[in-house]
Amino acid sequence: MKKRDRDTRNYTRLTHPLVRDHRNGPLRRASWDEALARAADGFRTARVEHGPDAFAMLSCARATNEMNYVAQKFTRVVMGTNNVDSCNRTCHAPSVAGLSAVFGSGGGTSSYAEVEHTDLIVMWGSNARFAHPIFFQHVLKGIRSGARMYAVDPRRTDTAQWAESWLGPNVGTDIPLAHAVGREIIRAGLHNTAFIERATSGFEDYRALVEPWTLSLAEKVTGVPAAAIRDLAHAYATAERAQLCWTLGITEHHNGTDNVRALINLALLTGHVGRFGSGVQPLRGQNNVQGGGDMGAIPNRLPGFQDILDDEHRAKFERAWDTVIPPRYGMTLTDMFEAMEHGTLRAVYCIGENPAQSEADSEQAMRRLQALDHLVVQDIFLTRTAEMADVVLPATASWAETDGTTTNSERRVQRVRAALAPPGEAREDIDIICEVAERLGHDWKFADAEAVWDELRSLSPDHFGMTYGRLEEHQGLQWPCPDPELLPSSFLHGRLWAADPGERGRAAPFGLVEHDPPVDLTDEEFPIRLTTGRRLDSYNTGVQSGSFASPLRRGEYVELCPEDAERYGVTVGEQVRVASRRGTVEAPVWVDPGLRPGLAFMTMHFPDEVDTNSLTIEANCPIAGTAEFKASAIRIEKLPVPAARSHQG
Ligand SMILES: Nc1nc2c(c(=O)[nH]1)N[C@H]1C(S)=C(S)[C@@H](COP(=O)(O)OP(=O)(O)OC[C@H]3O[C@@H](n4cnc5c(=O)[nH]c(N)nc54)[C@H](O)[C@@H]3O)O[C@H]1N2
Ligand SMILES: Nc1nc2c(c(=O)[nH]1)N[C@H]1C(S)=C(S)[C@@H](COP(=O)(O)OP(=O)(O)OC[C@H]3O[C@@H](n4cnc5c(=O)[nH]c(N)nc54)[C@H](O)[C@@H]3O)O[C@H]1N2
Ligand SMILES: [Mo]
Repeated sequence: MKKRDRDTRNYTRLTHPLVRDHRNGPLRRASWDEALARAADGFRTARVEHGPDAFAMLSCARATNEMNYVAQKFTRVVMGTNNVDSCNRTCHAPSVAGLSAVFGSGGGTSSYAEVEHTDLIVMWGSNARFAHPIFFQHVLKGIRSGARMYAVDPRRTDTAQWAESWLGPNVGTDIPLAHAVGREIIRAGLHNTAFIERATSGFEDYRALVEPWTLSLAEKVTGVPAAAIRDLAHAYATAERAQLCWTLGITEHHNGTDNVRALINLALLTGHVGRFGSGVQPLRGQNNVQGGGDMGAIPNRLPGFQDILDDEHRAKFERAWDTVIPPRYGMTLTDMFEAMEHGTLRAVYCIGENPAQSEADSEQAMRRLQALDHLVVQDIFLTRTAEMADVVLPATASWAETDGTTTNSERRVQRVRAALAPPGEAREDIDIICEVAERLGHDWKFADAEAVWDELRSLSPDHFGMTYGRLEEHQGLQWPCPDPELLPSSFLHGRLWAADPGERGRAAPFGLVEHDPPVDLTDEEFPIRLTTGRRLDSYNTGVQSGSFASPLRRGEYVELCPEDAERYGVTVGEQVRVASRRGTVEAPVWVDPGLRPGLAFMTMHFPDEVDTNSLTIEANCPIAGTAEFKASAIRIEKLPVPAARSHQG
């Protein structure tokens, strides 16, 4: 493993542009004019010499809808490619793919308020107490009003501690678990035959698929006691209303989309979707990762989730933008990193993402970024990715310094407003993109964020009814909101319950998905299953939360259960070596009784000290492109001289 050149870093805001004179030279301060010209020149060269698809955009899931709209427009109109994506790929792309395949739309189906008015909440592979604390407040209100909660997570998390029942499956065994729940519901005659017949397709094939998954076989494969699986099946099927919520424990697997389909099957089986209080809900990761996708900052959809392969949709945008849109899907984030490896991707415009530290197998990711001809990073901090860039453009933060809108997991579009002046010479993301576009021959004049929003509204029927005025008046509105007079419904797919088959539309298909264990196998050499995730006190790659001065900061640990700590002869705070088939890190030990023998946990929050992603495997879901961050095989090695750390606790 390459040792980092410093132990930790103190992130301070970027206040002026930086450029590099030689590929391996240092970054130096530059004027905006020089930096913008350099940024544009590199993109032009890539396009002229290697064609439009030699360019890719990473768009920021923290920034506004308006910024994401302009970023994808830049990609499609100025650069002539659909290569635009974001960190949606590393988290909920399987949710979007799974939901779209079943319901034709990738959004979660319910509203936050509905968990307060439901009878059963299943948190599946989600540690919402830590990762979605605001949503979790609604969950707690639901529990206080009598809702029962079940948690399904290999770790007994803080979320699980609020649950009536905790099911702890082995990592990567959610399909057998879900299939056993489905089989038990059918066996007990608790499935909703009327709903299945009216609104779904493929039930008989599903019944045959789950038939082998008896409670006892599922217990053997998942490690969850048969009685607990049976209990979940009966509770879910007999609840009047039920919310099935999931997050990365389901999606960050090499078969993430299949996992999502296995859960949606349960909602189809019981009719727990398309009604108030009943739904399927992926809790999205970033404040605006839902909106980024809705705005078309994904390689397969135009703004308003309109398919690029649809000739009519394309023609509408081509007319509005006076351009030609390639009639094919662009590269996902995953494809982009492969294309870097093959040298077909040459120039990247990275806005508010830190892939050098967030991609699986980070040593490989950094090597690939390093090999680009031209990397432009637009961020609010000098990230590890920015340190590798040819041009660094300082932006304003999306919240507190920028006007616009964002969209949360319940599809609610809300206004954000600039309350603070940006530091130094930092400029708004949209202005910077427009300046680069201008240097490439496209003169877009947006008077303000509202002008961008109104352009989007004119092209996206789902957003047409949401003017800034109405968003203000109603404190946010949920899409779809096509009518400027009517208020939108709080949940999706009510049509599935329509009496008239014509109104019901296409039937929702059961997903015929099979169990497929994690790619990185545990064996004698790497006997421990490592799963990675989050803690309440930190945020993602730590750029926005990892400052040394922050009182939030706790540092990284490798967390083991008490039995394993004893087996390896290690104690809390002791520095150990953690090795996978890809890399090695050193980290202090933490002991968590919520873990079980053979299972370890680390976060992604402190990559400058402990680069967890040098351990993870780049095994991707073939449908969604999401990597299996949740399942690596590791071993723990005791170090000769244990060194205590100064900031434990
Ligand atoms: N405090 C804080 N909040 C955040 C973030 C943050 O960094 N810090 N990041 C945001 C982002 S980008 C996202 S995407 C969300 C993520 O939110 P979550 O998905 O809730 O967070 P994670 O901790 O990554 O993973 C959730 C759980 O999956 C479990 N898990 C692992 N493997 C499996 C498995 O095979 N099956 C099942 N059933 N469960 C499994 C883990 O034990 C973990 O408790 O959080 C968002 N909110
Ligand atoms: N091991 C492991 N790795 C993981 C995961 C895991 O569970 N385990 N989870 C994955 C997931 S779900 C995600 S979402 C990714 C996250 O991966 P990234 O998105 O790459 O990581 P962040 O740390 O969230 O980086 C966000 C960047 O946006 C910048 N930023 C914030 N606001 C603005 C703004 O308004 N404008 C601009 N221009 N920049 C801004 C911040 O300064 C920061 O550099 O990590 C993935 N990696
Ligand atoms: Mo995420």
